[in-house]
Amino acid sequence: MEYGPAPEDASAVRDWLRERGSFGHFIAGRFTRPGETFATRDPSTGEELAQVTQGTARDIAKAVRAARRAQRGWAAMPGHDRARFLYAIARTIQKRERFLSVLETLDNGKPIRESRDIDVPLVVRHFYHHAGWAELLESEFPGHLALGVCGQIIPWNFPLLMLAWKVAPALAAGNTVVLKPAEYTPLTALAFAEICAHVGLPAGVVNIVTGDGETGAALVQAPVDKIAFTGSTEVGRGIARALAGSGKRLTLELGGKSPFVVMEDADLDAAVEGVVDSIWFNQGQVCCAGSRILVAESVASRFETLLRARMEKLRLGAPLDKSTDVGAIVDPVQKARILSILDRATAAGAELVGGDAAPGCFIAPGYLRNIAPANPGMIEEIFGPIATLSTFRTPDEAVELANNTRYGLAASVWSESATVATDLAARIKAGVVWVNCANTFDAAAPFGGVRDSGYGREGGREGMLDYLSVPVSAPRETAPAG
Ligand code: TXE
Repeated sequence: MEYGPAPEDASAVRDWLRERGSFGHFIAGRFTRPGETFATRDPSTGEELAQVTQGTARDIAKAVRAARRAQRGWAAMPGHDRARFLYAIARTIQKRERFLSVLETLDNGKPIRESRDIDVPLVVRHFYHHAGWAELLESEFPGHLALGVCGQIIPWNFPLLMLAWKVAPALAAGNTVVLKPAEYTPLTALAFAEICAHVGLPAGVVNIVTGDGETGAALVQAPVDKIAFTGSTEVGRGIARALAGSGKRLTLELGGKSPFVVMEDADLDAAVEGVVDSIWFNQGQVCCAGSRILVAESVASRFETLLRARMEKLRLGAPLDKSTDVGAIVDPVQKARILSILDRATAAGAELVGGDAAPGCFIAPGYLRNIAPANPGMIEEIFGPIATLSTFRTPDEAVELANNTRYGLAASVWSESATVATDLAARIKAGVVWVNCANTFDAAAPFGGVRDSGYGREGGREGMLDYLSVPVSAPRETAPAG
């Protein structure tokens, strides 16, 4: 492993962590006293960063009550005033960009270049964008009402960004929230709580309760009006079952096994860069990662040569090092999960190129070749920096292979012909299809899946609708009889 010469300065974050020591929850505008705590660690070194509180059903109930008390006033506030808070949050995050990037990288293990240049700027953009929606709410969604109190459960792969995707539209629409961050990565959510207090957000509008799956399950059972969940398909299914018949709204953003289709006429160099952005971004811990590369047989060997050369140039190393391309897997449990899928994939006959496990939470980028459609590596979401590589002969076969999955979150299509690309894009069953790019996000573009990847959208107009009730229709004027 290479350790470059330019580590990002983490001293401000370390001072902040030292000063706080251990964290309680953020309920009704203030931090509670820490209860029973657990450690959150830097996965690249195993170092304990802080102790955070394991949220109980009582903590959740308290947070939901605080959110309920705050909701009427928040929803009654003119959209323009809600917007001012969202703008203030966006500006404060922008001012603390460096601090938040370092904190995210320490807690999650992702390269600092990604948290600094991708995650945090997208978070800022999300709050600015939704401040705009708060201003436009009455004119764009006449008759719609806020849902009430929203329970939000987020994963660890983009901790602050997933918080922004959930909190910004909810608040813009006049809801209040109780958010539970993932147990591996609670720290940026707690820093966000401080930002809410700093901008004077009314107490109870945002509540953050830390903890594990049990805390999440308590939130699902609590008297909230909506649950928004991002995480594994299995847990998402369980939540859908638990909420059946409850009348609570539910949106689910679950796993994926997204196809990355390289047509015969594609710009192969660009497509290889696309793979880097797709499966080797964030160590492959991306729900919409292009994890199944499908390449036209006629260009497959040239593509693979380019791919392998590029892969070998990626630097695996310390996440705070600015020259690192691939950082640490979030936790030893996740690393073991990835390696177990790779073991089963190779035992079933696939050949692994690269993908070596390194000491600690590191796995080098790699891909599986000569892989059969029924191989576990082809079917299961690996959620690590390992793609599959297979070939097709005709566009029809490409579509068939692309759709040969239970998921439907995203797809990426590479072709120099707009006709070929758009024809293919329309036939792939996925919530998002990128053409000649991958993992491109914007707050104005709705994101979400079909099939086992979930339902509901985040971002854009559709994302707002998922935080609003159906319109209350105005009484119709009836013509006088006779
Ligand atoms: O996810 P979990 P895990 C996939 C990916 C990964 C696998 C396992 O394939 O390898 O899931 O990851 C909370 N009720 N994705 O185990 O458990 C939990 O505390 C309510 C894809 O970490 O789904 C955390 O906050 N909440 C995904 C969140 O759910 C519960 C991102 C996600 O954790 C709960 C993450 C319960 N019963 C993993 N159990 C994506 N779509 O991006 C857990 N949680």
